[in-house]
Amino acid sequence: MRRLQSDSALSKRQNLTSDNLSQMDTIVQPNSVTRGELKQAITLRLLNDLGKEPARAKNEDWLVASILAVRDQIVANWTRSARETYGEQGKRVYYLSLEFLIGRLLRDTLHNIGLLEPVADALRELGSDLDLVASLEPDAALGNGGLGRLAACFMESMASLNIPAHGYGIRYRHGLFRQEISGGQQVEKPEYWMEEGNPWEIRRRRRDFHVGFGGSVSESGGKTTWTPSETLLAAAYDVPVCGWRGKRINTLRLWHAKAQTPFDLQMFNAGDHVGAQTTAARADTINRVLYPADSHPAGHELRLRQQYLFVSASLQDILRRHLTQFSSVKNLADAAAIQLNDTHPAIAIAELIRLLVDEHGLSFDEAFTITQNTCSYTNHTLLPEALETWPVGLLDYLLPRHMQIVYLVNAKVIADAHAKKKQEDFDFLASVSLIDENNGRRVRMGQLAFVGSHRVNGVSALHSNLMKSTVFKSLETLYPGRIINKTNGVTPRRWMQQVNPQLTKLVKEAIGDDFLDDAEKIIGLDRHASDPSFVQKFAAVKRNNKVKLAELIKQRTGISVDPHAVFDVQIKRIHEYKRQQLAILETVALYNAIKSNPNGNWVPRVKIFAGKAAASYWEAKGTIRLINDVGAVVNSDSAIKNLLKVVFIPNYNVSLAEVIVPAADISEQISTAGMEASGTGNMKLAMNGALTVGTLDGANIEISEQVGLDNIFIFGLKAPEVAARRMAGHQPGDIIAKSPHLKAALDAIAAGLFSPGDASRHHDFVNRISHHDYFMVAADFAAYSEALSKADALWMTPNEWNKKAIHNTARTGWFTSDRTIREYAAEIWNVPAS
Ligand code: 26Q
Repeated sequence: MRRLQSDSALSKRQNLTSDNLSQMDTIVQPNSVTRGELKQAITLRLLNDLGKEPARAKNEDWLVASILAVRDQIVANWTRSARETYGEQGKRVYYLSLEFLIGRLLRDTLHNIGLLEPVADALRELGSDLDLVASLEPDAALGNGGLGRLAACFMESMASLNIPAHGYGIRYRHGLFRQEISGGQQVEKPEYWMEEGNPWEIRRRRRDFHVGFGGSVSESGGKTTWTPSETLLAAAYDVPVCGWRGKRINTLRLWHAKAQTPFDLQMFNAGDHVGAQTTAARADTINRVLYPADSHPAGHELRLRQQYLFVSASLQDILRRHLTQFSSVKNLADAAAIQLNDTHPAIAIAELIRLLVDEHGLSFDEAFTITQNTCSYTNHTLLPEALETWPVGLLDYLLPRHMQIVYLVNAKVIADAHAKKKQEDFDFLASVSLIDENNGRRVRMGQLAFVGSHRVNGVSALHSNLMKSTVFKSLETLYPGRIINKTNGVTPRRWMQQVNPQLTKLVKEAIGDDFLDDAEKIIGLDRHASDPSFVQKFAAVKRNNKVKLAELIKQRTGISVDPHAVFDVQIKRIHEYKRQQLAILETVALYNAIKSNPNGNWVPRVKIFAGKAAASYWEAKGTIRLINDVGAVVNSDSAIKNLLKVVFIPNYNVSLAEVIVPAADISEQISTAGMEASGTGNMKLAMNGALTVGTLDGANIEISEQVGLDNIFIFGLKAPEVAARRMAGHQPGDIIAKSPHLKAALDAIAAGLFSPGDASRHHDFVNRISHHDYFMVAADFAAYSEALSKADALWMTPNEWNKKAIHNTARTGWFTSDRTIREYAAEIWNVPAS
């Protein structure tokens, strides 16, 4: 055993019996560890694992040694969390997700177990520096955006609420690509986050499972047998997820695909040195990369192989664990709740039925009922192009048994539909069918997840309602009440306490520290919004955060920005529906306006953009280039006297968000109404005192309800108006003709003002908005400009601005993911949460 805990802590631990397990909370709190012990622990790891003496250690070495030492501190609690669940026979939650955008873990873990200061002190005394060391940790970018980050926040909240939960995903070698900007354009570079290994993970050798692909299915004596043509191994790697105050430590189990035999010796001996490794190389493609599209699902076989490998291994692991505690799989739904994060793991419905029928001898009907009672599904998008479907032919070839099961499930759905409708209604039948017959026969994964689940949820009130009235309208008729809403949340530990330590300290001074354990208590801050001395301190914190962001901007882009200006930020994936185009058009209009009256009473503004575009999404990449082109002209135009700056910060990721979020004055949440399922950046920014300029879309609606319409700038078409306008045939030309500022902005871009020598560069952009304008940019332009003008006017009275900012911080406690998870626990999983 490693000498990483104090001797007294160790001996206390060894004396434990099952009777006093409940007292362990107080006994093994890692924060009882002293600075001296931590120093010793870190140095030991440095010596033993890295072979380095402190005097020779580089910051990278201190990082690994610190992570290993911290991991050692939590291992006892980690295994205890698992053991207690076994003992209590508690129900477990399984969160299946192809993405976990966890970011850096060192600071997060230290914060949650109360060791931030002791480790900082220990490292300082060892001649190192925690801030520096922590900043070297690579971002685990195992996700594209909102959906992946939500999974990470949920994992943290489940641990904080003492819910026994396991996350299951893939151990991608390359996370989301690194974005570089070259000549104003996005260039994708591979992300090597695991190049030096991942000190957080623990390889679990006894948790490997076989996963088959292809082959054929045979029937004999009423038993169905699938004989795959290829079998891979899924190897388990565990990462700890620490709850707040180290209450509970859950596991994120990431699968790594391997060949059964890494090397074909016979082939090698026969002289085929390359061929000898092809099976291993083929297996390894599954681990290689996270699919970087968040809205245009790539229908690649590799993606399906990724989905199935992780789903099958996870379900086998779940059943294995179940059978170590219970004698039968029949009570699975009493002991396990499986949450499907979007349709990406939807094949789990067919796989669980397969395992229960083929491996555990249940009837199809029994298996279906158990599956439905165990599984639930979260939908994250209504965009038609993002709804996942797989060609029947591909599924039949790669997973022939699952295709059979999909047909069996479909027969049930069609029978239910017949029973529901007195008369034949072919349109209704076609709309509930798991098979889309119109596009070359494809399996609809959303419908599969829906019918195989007892609950289906959307992620904001509007989104859940739209699910009922659009994509899942027929299924809602057939299975009424199954769709419910669970508005998203974010963990305040990371997105407020850690990213904004000064604000956290200030809030503590004002209202005590109850809000650290119950985020909604931050409402107590509301009454300080009119206290001039508090307002001043609040403003000073924001200013400091802006100074830090300004330094980062200077360092990464070379652009100088003034922290006194309004920091107006739009940070998120680049997508037409999120309407970065609207923001940049308004910026061009503002530039024109300032230029024509440079001595006007302007509010200095810094437009800050960050985000990645899917590699093949040309329109989104065009927007990035336009933003950079506009920036190049605006930022070097002395005639506008620094009244406007346009900054695109490259390589948006969790760590960058952690610097931008606490420094924002304005949060741009300007999606076309009805298109953003929820948004979660909107919550993070509001919590940190940014004022939202937003449409009535996704969770913006709930934010406006919480903070009050006086404390948010809502503008633009509402979802039903967008739908009506599209139906009626939206004519952007008419609007542009009547809007001189919009027209001038479009004309300037079309004339090549921002792309000198290459006037046609942004013609497609201008044409899309001028002629088709699916995303209603022209339609919302005037309202958006007006909303920003109102924000400018408010900025002129700083006290009023800060008062509203404080109301935002005080009134957004509801968006803690603890609240969201409590709702899932009560209404979907039926598990207790503390
Ligand atoms: C699917 C198939 C093949 C390849 C890629 C994909 C894929 C990958 C990622 C499809 C979608 C995604 C990610 C979607 C996503 O992030 N959605 C966001 O989820 C957030 C959390 O609920 C919401 O707040 C956002 O509104 C929603 O856009």
